[in-house]
Amino acid sequence: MSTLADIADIGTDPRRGGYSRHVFDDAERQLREWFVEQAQRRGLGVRTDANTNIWAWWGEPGDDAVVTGSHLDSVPGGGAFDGPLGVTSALQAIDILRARGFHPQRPFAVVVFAEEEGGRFGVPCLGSKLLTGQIDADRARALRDVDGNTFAEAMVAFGADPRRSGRDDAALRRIGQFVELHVEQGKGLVHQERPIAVADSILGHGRWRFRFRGQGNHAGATLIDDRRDPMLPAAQLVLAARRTAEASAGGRATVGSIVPNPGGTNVIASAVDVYLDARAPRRAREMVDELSARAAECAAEEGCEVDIAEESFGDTVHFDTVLRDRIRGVLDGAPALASGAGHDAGILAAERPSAMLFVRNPTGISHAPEEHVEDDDCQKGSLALADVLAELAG
Ligand code: HGY
Ligand code: MN
Ligand code: MN
Ligand code: MN
Repeated sequence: MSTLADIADIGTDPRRGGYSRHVFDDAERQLREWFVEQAQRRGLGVRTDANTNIWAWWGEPGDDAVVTGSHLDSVPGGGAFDGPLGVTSALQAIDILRARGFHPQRPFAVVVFAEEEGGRFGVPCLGSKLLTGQIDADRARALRDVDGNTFAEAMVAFGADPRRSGRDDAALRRIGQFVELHVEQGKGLVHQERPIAVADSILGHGRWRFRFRGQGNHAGATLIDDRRDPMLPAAQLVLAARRTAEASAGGRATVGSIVPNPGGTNVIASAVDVYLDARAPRRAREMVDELSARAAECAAEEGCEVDIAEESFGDTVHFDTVLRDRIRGVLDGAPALASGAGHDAGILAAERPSAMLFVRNPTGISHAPEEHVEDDDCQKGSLALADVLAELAG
């Protein structure tokens, strides 16, 4: 049986706690190898596509397949379940279906999408966005990690040909319906005392980099009046983000990363990068427009400049209600939840009928080591996924 215990030691991050598994790093390569081995042990035909997503076929590949899966990469210091639970549950669902003597009447695949968290190259759902063409392939190839390596260079080092990456119509034709099982990132199921839910929608979500530039200088020798310290507008942006989100219905704005340059304790920074994650049912971009104006004011007050780069943006996604309700029927009227977190299923939903199953998380915490799913709920998730896949591929 493929379980999370198989991979529990891969990519642990002693400094941050939890897991750090980013596209093509050692941990993620080990996870890829583990998945390929688990799939081949089940006689699945495995291939990696031009965007480095991995496909494992139960029988011959074909159009209009039933596809399930998720991702194996994590945020820095992430939990054990976000992504991998969907992959292990897909493998377990195949075991369950086979034990029942089930044979899919349609092509059937498990997929592992690359770089869903954007933990290395900054754009979430990079593998599924490349597949669907939701990111320009040249822009994707030029994305850089913190060491300055481009995604294209990283692909070459991984053994892939970046020139082949981009929208893959043949792969999209093969996706008839996509179902992703995922740990719930919240406590909706805890409150409803249910183990499984389906997804209704995914909140509109964008990421922006605000680069404040000032004058690097000596922390002791430089009088306050002589400073142009970019850390000041950076700090004001963090506070403004919270205030703006509080004022917007259902909006969320987060600064999870601030990167000063050069970053010395006794050095006034010459520049500070502030990474903003903003989400809202309708107005994420308007929220950011407000913050951009505020950032420019704060920068000017300190004699600094600011430039703002949009790293990614997607509007709110509403899942296919026919597929959703068909799945709810299989799952005894499982509740439907709105997801504040983004997912590959949300990217595919623009092109193919997609759905999600959520499994109860007693802590409600995610993107942190405290993320959790009880063993019996993991089992319930695999059984529910098996029932749904039998319904769709039967
Ligand atoms: O950021 C997200 O919502 C997702 O976990 N990538
Ligand atoms: Mn995540
Ligand atoms: Mn995820
Ligand atoms: Mn000195």
